[in-house]
Amino acid sequence: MSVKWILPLFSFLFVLGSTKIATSGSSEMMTLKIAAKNSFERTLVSNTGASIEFVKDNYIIVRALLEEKTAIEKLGLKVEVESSLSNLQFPSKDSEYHDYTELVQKLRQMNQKFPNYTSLKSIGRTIEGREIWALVIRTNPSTSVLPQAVFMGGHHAREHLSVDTPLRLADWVLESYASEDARIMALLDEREIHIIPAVNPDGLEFDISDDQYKTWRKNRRRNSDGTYGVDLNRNYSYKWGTGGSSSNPRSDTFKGPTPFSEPETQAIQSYVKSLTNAKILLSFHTFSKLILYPWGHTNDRINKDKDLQVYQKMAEKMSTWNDYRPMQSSGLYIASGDTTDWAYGELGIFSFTFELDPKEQWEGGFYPGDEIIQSVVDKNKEPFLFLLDYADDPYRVLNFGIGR
Ligand code: 0X9
Ligand code: CA
Ligand code: ZN
Repeated sequence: MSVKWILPLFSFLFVLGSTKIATSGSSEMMTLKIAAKNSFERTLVSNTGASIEFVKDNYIIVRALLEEKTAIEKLGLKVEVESSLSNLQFPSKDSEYHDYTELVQKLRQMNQKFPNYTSLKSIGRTIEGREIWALVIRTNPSTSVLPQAVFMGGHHAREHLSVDTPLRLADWVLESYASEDARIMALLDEREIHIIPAVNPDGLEFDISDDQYKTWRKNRRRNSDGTYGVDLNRNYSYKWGTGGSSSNPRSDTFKGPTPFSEPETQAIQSYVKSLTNAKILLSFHTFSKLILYPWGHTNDRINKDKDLQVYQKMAEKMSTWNDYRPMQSSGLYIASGDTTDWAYGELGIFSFTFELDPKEQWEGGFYPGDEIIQSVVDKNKEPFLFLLDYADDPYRVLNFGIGR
């Protein structure tokens, strides 16, 4: 409600500051191609604060500040400036993606269409005052405690597909339930699904403002030095600031001044902690087609052997459906303070990060176009149901000969 009048106020303030933000964002940040060949070298790069956009066998593409570029060069790695990629500009024919207003509208519609199966909750407000919404799907009318699974998206502003995917998955299970799909009915009646499609709606809106994508990543906190944004996927508390994040507020991987300094991560923290029976969590990101599991802050494997087996078995099984590559997060690069290290390390919840489609920058990178949405949703339906299924007891996967 109050968002309606808060927004005009903020957009007025933005007019004053926006020229500076826009130019500083694009002129300071550059896109680099770096000859880093393995996770050790990629970790050295991520430790400078540069954000790795995608990983190839022999090189990586990163976005970096000038001082981060200098630090990377000091490592002895070959660095090339990629001017062609820094000018990413997309036609605005992406209307199937949901902006914040459309997202709230869609969530309300679903809630109104299925009042007995859903509830819509605000779990907190962003730094600019937008509500962060959770859609709870519970078809079972009893008051019994059911196994809970949490799905979220939109930590990173430019990763719009990570918002629309959980949104469409929610819509799909509800419609399937309503059309009496026997398998979906049996599963949903024994589970509680918590879907938070947009953790960072301020960033989402900023990224699409002025009719042109801004490749924005962080939230919209005004930092102490006047720059904007904390990387929400570096702001969680578990092993916060132990590598692969930056203390430079201008950096794209700025971890924030303290763990959980941001209202968005605080909202997730208190919401997930309030769930008494959550055993599964999935955080959608883009892009690269990966299934990632802890740890992300260290190359060490998780020390509970049984847990590692659960992770590996689940990841491998899910990859048979979506064809994403399963791996430990730090194999991509070390980064501390992400959602899944926290949810597993702090709360013992089996937690995954999916890096959705596409695989490559040339296939659209963060902006694949809205024609891709349905196929990405379709290939992730089975992984979604699988996680939901095992939310009662993830260790159950060890009992069966599933896998490739
Ligand atoms: O860097 C991230 O936050 C995620 N990649 S993204 O391109 N969506 O920004 C990956 C997080 C995986 N976790 C770790 N590597 N720790
Ligand atoms: Ca739209
Ligand atoms: Zn991301």
